[in-house]
Amino acid sequence: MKQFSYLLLGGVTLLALACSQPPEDVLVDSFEGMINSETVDFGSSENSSLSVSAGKEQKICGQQSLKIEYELKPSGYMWIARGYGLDVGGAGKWEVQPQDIAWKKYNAISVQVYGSNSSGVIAFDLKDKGGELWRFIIDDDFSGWKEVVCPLKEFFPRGDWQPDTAERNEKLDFPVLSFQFEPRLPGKGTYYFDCVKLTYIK
Ligand SMILES: [Ca+2]
Repeated sequence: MKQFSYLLLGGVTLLALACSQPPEDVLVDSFEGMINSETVDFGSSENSSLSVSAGKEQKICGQQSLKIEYELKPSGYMWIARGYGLDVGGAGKWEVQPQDIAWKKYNAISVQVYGSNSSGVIAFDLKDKGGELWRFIIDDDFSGWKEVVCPLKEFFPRGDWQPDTAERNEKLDFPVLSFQFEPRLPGKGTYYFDCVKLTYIK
């Protein structure tokens, strides 16, 4: 009986340990393969300009990153999106389908950003199942690669603009279907992005 108790205790301990392990990160997008207007949904207001390409010279995950070169005018805007339900159908090139991700196990999304220490900001948006856009602000206050970890609870529903069709319930509905980057500092610049991951932070 005593042996059985020890066995049971051991089993319970193992189970507790297994349950307390954080889930493995999920690599959502690493921007491999063709990078162009058929695989990235991007654009800008008329007064600004933007190009996207495969960043072979700077990368963290795989052979290349997402490189963007932009010129943003003070009243301008732009976006660079990847995922599903976008105008560009071919932008659905994630490493894993949104519906196959156990979203509720994760509490943060991380992205590798190659900063230029411009004091600018890059908006990082998630579009949820209902089409509502959620925003996190990345400060470009570093040079070179940095893993920027964005806790999901720090995303806020965008107040400046939402798609007409968005279900604006102020709830982050899973699955998230796409993400986008928006440089916000007027001027010229280059950014690289790589390794969009779902992660669990303590
Ligand atoms: Ca990559």
